[in-house]
Amino acid sequence: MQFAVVGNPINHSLSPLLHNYAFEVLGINAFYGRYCLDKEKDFRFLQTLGLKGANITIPFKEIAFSSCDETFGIAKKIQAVNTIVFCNNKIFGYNTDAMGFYECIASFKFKNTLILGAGGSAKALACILQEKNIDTTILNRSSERLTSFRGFETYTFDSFKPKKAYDLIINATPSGLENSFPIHKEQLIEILKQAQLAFDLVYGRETPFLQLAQSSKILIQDGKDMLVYQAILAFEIFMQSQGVVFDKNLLREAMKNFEL
Ligand code: DHK
Repeated sequence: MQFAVVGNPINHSLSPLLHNYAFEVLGINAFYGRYCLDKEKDFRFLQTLGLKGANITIPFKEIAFSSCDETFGIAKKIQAVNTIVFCNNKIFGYNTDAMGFYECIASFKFKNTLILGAGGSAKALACILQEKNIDTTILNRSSERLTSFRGFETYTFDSFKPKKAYDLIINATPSGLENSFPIHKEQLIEILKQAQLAFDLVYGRETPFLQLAQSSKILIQDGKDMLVYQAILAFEIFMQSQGVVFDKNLLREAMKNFEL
């Protein structure tokens, strides 16, 4: 059985390490690799390569949603998928980012959240926060992508005037991968002043966003835990689609304790 994570850029992805470690611990004969996709495509081509399923990352989560024959759970509302499986020539799509993210912040009590960015990951977080009744505002460079955030307060960088304090600030842009700030530094300093937690979805590096938050004495969290939680849920979907029975507790334990 083969699986992969598909995106661009993809070199930074730790998903292969995580999934291959779980296969080893659980004694499952399978392999998980990385695929750098140069441009949007119908995701059916992955099945012809012999993959049983895949994780999808930036910038393809929304196009992957449109490639699906059927989508399940919160993916329908988010209209972006990060987990697909191939069954009888059909693509089934799921979104495990939403719950994966929520598991990371469930122990906090947040009132107002500000999400920077409006891509597929931002949508997943916005939907789960809305489901959990946490007031959520989206801030994005351009207005086009904001139209899909119905029922949310949305702003472009130019129109943004904070009317309230945000206790959770999430960087859902890939700015950390480019070593840059998601919004103007001065604007970020102002927003961070009243925050409790700064969360960056990028993992494995100290992003400028998190460095700035840390210097403002705010709690910080990178995307590592979210990577692990969304991977556990994706792994379960992959194995279920193949009828593979395994010890779910052992999976959780292995992935959570794996030194990324
Ligand atoms: C990143 C994401 O955003 C997830 O949705 C994918 C991945 C995995 C990664 O970096 O490997 O499932």
